[in-house]
Amino acid sequence: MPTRYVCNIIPPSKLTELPPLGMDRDSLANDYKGYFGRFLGRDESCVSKHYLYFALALTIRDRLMERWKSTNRAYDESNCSRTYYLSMEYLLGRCLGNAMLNLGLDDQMHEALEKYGLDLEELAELEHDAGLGNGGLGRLAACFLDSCATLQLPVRGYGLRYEYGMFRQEFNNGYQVEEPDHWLRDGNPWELERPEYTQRIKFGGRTEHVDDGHGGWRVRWVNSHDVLAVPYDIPIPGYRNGTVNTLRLWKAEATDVFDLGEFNAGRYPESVAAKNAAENITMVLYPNDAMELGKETRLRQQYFLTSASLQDILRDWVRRYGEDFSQFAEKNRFQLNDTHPTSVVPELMRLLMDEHGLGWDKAWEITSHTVAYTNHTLLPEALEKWPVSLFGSLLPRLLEIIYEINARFLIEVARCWPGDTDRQARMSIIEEGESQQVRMAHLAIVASFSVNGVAALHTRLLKHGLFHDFYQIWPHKFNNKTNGVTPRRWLAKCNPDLARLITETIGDGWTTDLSQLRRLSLHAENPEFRARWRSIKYANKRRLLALQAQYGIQVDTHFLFDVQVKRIHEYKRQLLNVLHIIHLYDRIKRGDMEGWVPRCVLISGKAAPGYWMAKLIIKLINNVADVVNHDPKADEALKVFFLPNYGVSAMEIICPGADLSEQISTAGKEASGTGNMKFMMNGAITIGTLDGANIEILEEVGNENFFLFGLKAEEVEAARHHYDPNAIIASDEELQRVIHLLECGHFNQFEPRIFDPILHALRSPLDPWMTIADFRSYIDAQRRVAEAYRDEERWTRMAILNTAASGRFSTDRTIKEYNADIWRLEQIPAYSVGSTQSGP
Ligand code: B1H
Repeated sequence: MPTRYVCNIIPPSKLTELPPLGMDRDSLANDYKGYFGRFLGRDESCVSKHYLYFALALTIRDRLMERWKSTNRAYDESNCSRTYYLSMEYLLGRCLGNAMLNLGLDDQMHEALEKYGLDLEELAELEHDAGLGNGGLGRLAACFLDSCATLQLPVRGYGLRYEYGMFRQEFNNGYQVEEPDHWLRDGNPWELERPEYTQRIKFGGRTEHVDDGHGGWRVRWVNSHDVLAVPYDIPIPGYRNGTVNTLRLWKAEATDVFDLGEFNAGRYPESVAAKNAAENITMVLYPNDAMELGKETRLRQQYFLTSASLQDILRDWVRRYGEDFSQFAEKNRFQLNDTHPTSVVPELMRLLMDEHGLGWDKAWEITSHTVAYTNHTLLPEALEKWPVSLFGSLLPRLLEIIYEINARFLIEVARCWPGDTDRQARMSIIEEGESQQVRMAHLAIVASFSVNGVAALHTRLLKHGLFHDFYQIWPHKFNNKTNGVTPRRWLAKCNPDLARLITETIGDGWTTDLSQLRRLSLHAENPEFRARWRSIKYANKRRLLALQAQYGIQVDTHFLFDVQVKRIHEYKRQLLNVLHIIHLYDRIKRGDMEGWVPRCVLISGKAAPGYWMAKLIIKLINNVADVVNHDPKADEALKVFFLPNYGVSAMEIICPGADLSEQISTAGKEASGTGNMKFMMNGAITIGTLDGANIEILEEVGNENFFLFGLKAEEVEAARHHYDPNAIIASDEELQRVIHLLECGHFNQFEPRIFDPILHALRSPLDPWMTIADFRSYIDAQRRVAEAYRDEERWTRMAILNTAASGRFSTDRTIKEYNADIWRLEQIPAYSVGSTQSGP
């Protein structure tokens, strides 16, 4: 801890005991006024709405602050076990609306602002999304934190405070352009800097092995280049229960900016440049969803996260229990969100051995009983590997420890399968070859007591495919935890009208027990209920259109809203969607409109900046949209839009207004998906393959309320060997016409041949995503969609039954399973602060 923060003055309790703040309209209105006029010093001459938002955020934050401290006190005094969720990404979105909802302050705050003629919704829109993640994996972490706080579990998130989050997406001539997202520019009222808990992180240098004087060795990591990690805490409120948990994000800072040596040598610029290099570590989020790049800064980020977090946790341990680690394994769990924080394994070993004097066996006993690993993908291009040379030069002590872990592990493998050297090579943590690599997933599995997948199919494929060798030695480590989403943000907050109707119909218990939604099924048979349901869906479609009006969308709300929003990736098959759009367009041109339903296809999502194929797919969608939307013949029948800059806040508007949810990945490739759950919860019907959590969605909702198509995972693998897309195209006249429209340049008249790489990929017998194989089955399923939508009573019934069946996909259920099988934490209620609830 930097000495300037060492504090010898204990604050007297007279100072720290605060009377609880009022939760009523007038207290809120008064505080708001004080923040605006006094704290922010603004008056009637203020020309920026930003301060109106800021005063609002501070008013709400005050109410979190007291609950936050009492939660921490309750955890501290109960001596409870804890879980630390380690993740490189947290896609929080906006905090204000969520805090108001969870504190139960939304109505009162609304009225308080009305007193001043201000509109709460309008001010809430001014908050920047915290976009510290790529997609599903980062949003899952945010939903998990919400559920942990709601379940009153002592779980703390650890992550990085990136200065720049996920890039902002714009289009130029239909091509994606990335703009930096400087989300902290206007200040962030939702974080609390905690410089008193600053940690020091080592990079580079070398190790020294010195005699410890007791017949053993002690290792020192010397000549390192150190960087400081400064924590910023973000409050995570539970749903109306007085609990506020913590997300701790680390920011990199230089150690001594004005290194005296450099300074006196007249090298002032060099010393400031060094400050920059250090602070680069947390400058930017890597925007590569499910794809590894192997960049040095990324490895630095990962180690920075794990070392800072572990030192923080061990500091607290030593403060409470001294150097006695005998209970450490029992009281602490580290849940790894994919392999990105796997350096926690060698780092915990290092800290326990080199800093706290434990021997290898004790340190390993602790490490291997505290670390649990969640895998999120089977895609080979996403499996992390680091060159041994890079690892060794950046983290020399960690590499030594990894080698030792591997040596001991390979002895165990040899004991299980004597003489099976192929298997040893396959399983080794170190991949041999031209350049040696550290396989992070192997390290994570070897060191973890639990390895889980994120949907039933995904876990099965891990056990019997990718990690089969490991499953054979340690079957007991493997378990499934199907993903979920928090029903607070993804139903109560984003769809307030539907939430109100649901509460009116079945009571408000569903917000914390989503299985109660089943009781809506009965009401699906009631025409009056269906009419109300429908009118809410229509209002949500209008809201979606209003928000997107800036992009020139003009569609009638009776159109079928057909939505695919997610990262752009070949395996997610936005291309299959495009082929369907072109097929519809072709039908319009041919006058084949029998059984037609007017459709508005909405697509949204970002492509990794270096993933040129994904960027070309965006360009294709934009070009197809342009042609279709400008064709008068298609005017009343088909509209296509690519909404720019997809993110959490966009999804909060999109999913309540969707009719049809596109979940069309190649079977076996999407680990789970979570967008699929948000749509279902909001009454959209899925068209999907048997992939990821779609399978469980189908199980819950039944065949009649789901549009299933496509090859199954095993069929995809079997069909690979004789896959002949050209023969399929030749034998399907409608598909031939679609491909012809693409090949003749109908959608790129001024940019000839730009889509050749896409056509080439579609026609390739080696196409890993087998798009052409599923075309016919997809088109037929889309026909069934149109038929169902034409009968609005039938469609509404299906929509209600989807919401009714979505209870399983709450992260409350997911987290209860993590807790029952992996964490085993006790629920710890926070000490109450005045009344934790408000309102009548
Ligand atoms: C998922 C990632 C991911 N799987 C590497 N893997 C990343 C991998 O920056 N990186 O290096 C970033 C992200 N993300 C997603 O996780 C799956 O594709 C989804 O199917 C799943 O629903 C989600 C949450 O489990």
